[in-house]
Amino acid sequence: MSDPTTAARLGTARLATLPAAVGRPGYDRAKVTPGIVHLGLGAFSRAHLGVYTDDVLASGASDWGIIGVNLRSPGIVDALKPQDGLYTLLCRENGDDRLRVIGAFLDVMNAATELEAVLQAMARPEIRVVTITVTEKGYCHDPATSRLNEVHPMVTADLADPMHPRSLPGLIVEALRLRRDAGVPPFTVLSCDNLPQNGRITKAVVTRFAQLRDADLGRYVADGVAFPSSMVDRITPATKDADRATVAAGLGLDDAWPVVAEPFRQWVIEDRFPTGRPAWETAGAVLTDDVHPFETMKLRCLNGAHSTLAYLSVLGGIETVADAMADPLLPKVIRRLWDDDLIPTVPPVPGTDVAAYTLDLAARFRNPGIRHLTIQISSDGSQKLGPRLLTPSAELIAEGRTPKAVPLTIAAWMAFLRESDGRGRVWTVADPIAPRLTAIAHEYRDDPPALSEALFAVSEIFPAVIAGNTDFRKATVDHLASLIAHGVPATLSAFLGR
Ligand code: CS2
Repeated sequence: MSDPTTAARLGTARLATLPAAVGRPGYDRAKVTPGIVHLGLGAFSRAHLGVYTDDVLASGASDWGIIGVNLRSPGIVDALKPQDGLYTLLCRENGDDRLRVIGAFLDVMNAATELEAVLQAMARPEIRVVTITVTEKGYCHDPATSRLNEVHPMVTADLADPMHPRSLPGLIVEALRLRRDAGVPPFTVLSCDNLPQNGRITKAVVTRFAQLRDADLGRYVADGVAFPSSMVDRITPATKDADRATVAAGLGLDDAWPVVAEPFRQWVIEDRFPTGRPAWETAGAVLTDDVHPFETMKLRCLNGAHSTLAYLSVLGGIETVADAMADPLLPKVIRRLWDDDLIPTVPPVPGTDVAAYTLDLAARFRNPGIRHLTIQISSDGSQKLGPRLLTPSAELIAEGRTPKAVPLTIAAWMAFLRESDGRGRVWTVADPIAPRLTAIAHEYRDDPPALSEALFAVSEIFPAVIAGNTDFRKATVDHLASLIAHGVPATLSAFLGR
């Protein structure tokens, strides 16, 4: 086993030294030119977009390399730059580890420190697609309305100084302006984040930002830029040092920031790319004219179950999703969630049996090779609860039905905001509005009715149809009181016993 602290570093010159079992770019990277700028270099895009695109490049389409841009933290750029953009995908299932070095990212940049170079790259005519994974909060939208949050501090700062943008909408608009002024056709903007109708939300925030800059630019974006939607799926836990050690041992080389993922991957893309796109379908992506049923199924069934497991697990001291699936009660709770509250709200999905899809999800969640931390999934609840669980609940309520399991998740999230269980377990809430939410939770920590009332009043999260529904509120406050007084197992037993 090689020692990760002394081994040589992964890089172009060392590709030839990789052990035979390690996958590697099946093409000459020196001959590949960039066609995509990708914004947001987190693990997910490198385990998903990077892999699909690597497959396309291997099939001979050499004009679709990716320039990767991180918007804020420099760490990932610092890690990948000395590796010539190369990194390893560690694909894990039941002790079966497969390693593959991905070559699709030709260069990596940090927008905070190299803004001019990033804008120039985005303005290059050969860049025809800009892809995005910046997580829900990166869009600077109001989750309840899906519109640009015009008082978001980064938005107001970018409107005051639009040629030096820091926000996602500000950056895209400035790049589009540079292209317009140079007579270069606009790129297509492809969101790959877990937002419902992510293309529409992206179009709304980018167009509104452009309008606020100037009316002509607003019209140019509204009329001339395509924003297809896409549904993305691959479970990708944050990389841990143990994963780096596994990769170093397998490669005989150090990789500062490999990515870990499950074998499963899915990408359903709305096929609207006026200036061309990679043939991602050759890598298994589904190109369609309607992503909506797929994304509804995925956001609700996968992500909604994830959030439910996450809040109940953090409260109950369960560290990973796989451990949660080994609990005697939690899998039964998410089965109820799927059957009672979520599957009935999913429209027919072409070629897919939604009930069978949830059985497959349960198997994916059980994958013991994937240590997906429940605290990681607990982040940004203010952004995630709406699309995953509150919108389907609102749809059930509109049909005269009462959601059964979602109030339990909401109660768990409310108890989670207290940042301790009062019995010695503590954790930290990560959320763009954490200070506001945790202040409420600390003020009313031992008063479930007051706590839930104050949180239901946060209108960016709770639509009126939920906040004003007596049954939903009562169920939530009952579960919250039980979680606080009796803990998770007793509350779940009571819930399942009903
Ligand atoms: C998770 C997602 O962290 C979370 O909120 O639910 O990252 C999930 O793992 C992916 O969407 C799977 O495709």
